[in-house]
Amino acid sequence: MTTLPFPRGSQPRGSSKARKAASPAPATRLDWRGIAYNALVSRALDDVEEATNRNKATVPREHLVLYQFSARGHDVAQSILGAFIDHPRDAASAYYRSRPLLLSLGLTIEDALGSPLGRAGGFSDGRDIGVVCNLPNANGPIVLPMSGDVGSQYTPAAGWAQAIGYHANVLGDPSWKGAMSVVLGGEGSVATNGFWSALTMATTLSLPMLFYVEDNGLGISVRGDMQTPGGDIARNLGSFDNLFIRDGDGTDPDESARLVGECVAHVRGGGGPALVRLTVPRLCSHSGPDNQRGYRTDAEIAADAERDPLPRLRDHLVPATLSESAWKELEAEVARDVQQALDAARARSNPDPLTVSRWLYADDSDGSPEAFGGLSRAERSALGGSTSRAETPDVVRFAEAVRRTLRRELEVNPKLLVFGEDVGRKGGVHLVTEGLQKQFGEARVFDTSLSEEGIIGRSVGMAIAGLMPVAEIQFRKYADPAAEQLNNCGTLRWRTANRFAAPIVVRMPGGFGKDVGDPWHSLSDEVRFAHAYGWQVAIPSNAADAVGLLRAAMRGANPTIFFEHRSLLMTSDGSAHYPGDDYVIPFGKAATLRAGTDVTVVSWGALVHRCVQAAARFGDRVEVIDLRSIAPWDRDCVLASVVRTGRCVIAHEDNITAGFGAEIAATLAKDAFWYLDAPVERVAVQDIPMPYHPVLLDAVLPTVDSIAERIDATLSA
Ligand SMILES: Cc1ncc(C[n+]2csc(CCOP(=O)(O)OP(=O)(O)O)c2C)c(N)n1
Repeated sequence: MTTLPFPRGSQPRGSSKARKAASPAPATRLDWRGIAYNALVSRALDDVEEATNRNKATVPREHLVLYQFSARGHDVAQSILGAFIDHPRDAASAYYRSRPLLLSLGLTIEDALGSPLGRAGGFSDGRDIGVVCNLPNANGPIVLPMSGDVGSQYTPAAGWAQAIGYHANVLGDPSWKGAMSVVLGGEGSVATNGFWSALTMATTLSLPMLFYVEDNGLGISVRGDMQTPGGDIARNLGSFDNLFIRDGDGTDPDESARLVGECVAHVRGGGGPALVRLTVPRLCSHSGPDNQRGYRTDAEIAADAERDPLPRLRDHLVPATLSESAWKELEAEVARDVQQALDAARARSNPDPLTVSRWLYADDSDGSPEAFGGLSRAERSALGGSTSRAETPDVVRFAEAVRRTLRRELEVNPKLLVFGEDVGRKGGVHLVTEGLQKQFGEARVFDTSLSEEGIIGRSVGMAIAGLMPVAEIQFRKYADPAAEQLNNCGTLRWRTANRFAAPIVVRMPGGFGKDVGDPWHSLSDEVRFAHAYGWQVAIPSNAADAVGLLRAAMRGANPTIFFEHRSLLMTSDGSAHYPGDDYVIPFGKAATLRAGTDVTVVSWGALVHRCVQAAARFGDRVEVIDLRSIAPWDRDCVLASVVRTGRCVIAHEDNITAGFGAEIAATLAKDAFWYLDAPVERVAVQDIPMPYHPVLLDAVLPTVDSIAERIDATLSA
């Protein structure tokens, strides 16, 4: 046990401001027996899985853990960290080597064994690999749904941290006071975008967030000095403003407890974020299939083995805290508990293939338990909504309609927040959120740092904390850096088998502008989101539909992409009578804008208006359907129409190859085949990026003329 105030290598780091804010080490009276129990259980689980996997040839597939990751060497420090995560509103965001932490926060040993075996129940009902875990808990710390992508754990943790302040200070809920968000990552993860994005949010917003970096010097095989110069992220962040830093030996129980304790005291005391780096050995291969040959010498492996923290923990506790016999009893208890849990896990049934498509979307139909995250059913039903349009005289532009809808929802739902780049002070580069920050304050309508991954990851963390985040991505193309978080948000309910959900709304202007385009600001590529799992995708063509769909999204239980077409925001095309403050349109309900007898034209977004103009050239022969949302899309409406007309032209702005029109055409080819009198036609952009000059833009985009030509050709086919 060290008696130095700061053992070598663990001096406090950070700006002078951070140092001044440092709280004294807490006089922690940790439950060391509990910590030891947890670390021993984790080790025993690693033993069981590694031994089984070594016998691959003889063990049946159903007893193998295909993605096996041991926490050997990381286990003691993580168990110590777990002892500090004890506030009912704390959340941890973790990664595949975090099982010791999960166990210390309440993961049962049976689940810890059953889920890696893919058995029914547990934390994913056989859907996700066992190391990608989650832990809901109504009255205690939770573990946010983990992901397989290294670095993706960081920004949702920042969202939870921001939600802590919102619940405590804006909503006035004292139960959130003193809570913190903890994120765990290896030293490899400090090179990821997610790490830097979360660090920016935490330090600029002074969030109650603890970064826990467990540095084993290897990311699979890559050395730590490839992830950050010199291999020490704590030292490199020494000049970072507003970050309290501790750095030390994660194999020394006393030192680990003290450093983690200092950071936790700092964060809980309102000092802002902290980062602790603990060096630990990796006493195993990276994962089951990795044999370490080729990148680690025997001498290096042996040197790491010398640093095993478990014997050090034993020496630390025996006999000062536990007698020899008490330690032996503890080991026997662990062996008994693990064996019992293993028997129970193996006795679990396999997951039911008939349920595998469940939980891509919320399902309130059969009274299933509510997922952790999003507004509760009671909150959603209290907000209600009406599918009848109010007869208001005012004609509003699309941008004004969105603004009014956001304003109304900010008024009626105190859990709703609106944010994005330039959304606050300026009111958005498209001015859609103009004036909202003045009216509702900076806590509810705010600017974010320039990181789309941060905007979406933060939204996910906030939604899990029960808020309704409405994020703006400045232009569709700039959602690209957030692709990982968007994908993980969409699968979150499914992969946790409805234990968690993150309903967020992502507003996204895109498409060609009025007489202007370019490859960056004019992308639509909406099909990408229709292809993603779990998302609703709205592409309204006018202000009234925008109100109804946006409100449905903000009062709903599923994540939604809401396209705001640039060419509609301020033009008469996009304008409509304001349909009222409670108007909602259910997703997947198309609008038939024009009845016709001989051909059905299907479109969405801005091209709807060109289709209506083109259709007018053919009297009452052309029916025009505005899909309004492409996920889900109204198959019934389109099929019923095409069965009647026998012909179909689909017009869209996205590329023709694998655009959403291809999906509609395929559906018609199968389900309306016997009713078709002509080939299904598509009018779309011929796989060319949006050009800048209006002459080029006109050449690329479907026009009224080109749509009319195709209608004509289809009619005479
Ligand atoms: C975004 C992403 N890129 C690559 C991988 C593959 N991969 C899995 S673990 C890993 C190394 C991570 O190392 P580190 O963060 O230090 O954690 P450790 O395994 O050492 O605990 C890599 C490259 C991944 N899962 N996600």
